[in-house]
Amino acid sequence: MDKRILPITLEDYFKDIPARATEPVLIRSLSQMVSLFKDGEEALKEGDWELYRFWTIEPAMNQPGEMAFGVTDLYPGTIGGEFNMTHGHYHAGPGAELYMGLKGSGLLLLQSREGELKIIEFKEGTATYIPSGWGHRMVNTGEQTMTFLAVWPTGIEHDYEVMYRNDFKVRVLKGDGGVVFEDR
Ligand code: S6P
Ligand code: ZN
Repeated sequence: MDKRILPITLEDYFKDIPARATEPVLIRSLSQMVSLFKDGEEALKEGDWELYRFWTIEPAMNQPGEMAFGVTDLYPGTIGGEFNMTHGHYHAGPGAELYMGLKGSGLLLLQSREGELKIIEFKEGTATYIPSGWGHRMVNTGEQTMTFLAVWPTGIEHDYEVMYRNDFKVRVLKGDGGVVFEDR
């Protein structure tokens, strides 16, 4: 092949994500999200554990028209019967986002500020546009680590506090036959 052509697949691009990241890796543990899970306190008595980690790449931080992107590894498992999930957040002010599934399977919860809820099945190859103003949380309902890519405009603020006032309307639990939704 002509040497000027660089055959970079998604897998190749993200193989060495720690080397590409422009920010230190961010690790979230149960102790940091305990109140978001129904039985988080009880589960924490058994010990703390890492729920997920994510890397951010911002080649031109806060420059107009630029992008930030990141890769999240969300581990499998349950916390008091609830599937492992990301903290979830809204973008403060305008700022849409694109999520793409790289590995594993789960559900993406989207909720508007008015309380409209959408649940999207996620797996390798899934791509979803998250409109500005919609909160988002990924839930790993599978048996392997779920890895997904996120792309958003650089310079936006992430609002995490809102989850403690106005969390997603549903919890995603592991039932005998699979996924069960419980109203919050
Ligand atoms: C950023 C994007 C993701 C999340 C990551 C962790 O806008 O949505 O990179 O930051 O999946 O989730 P959370 O809710 O802890 O930020
Ligand atoms: Zn986001």
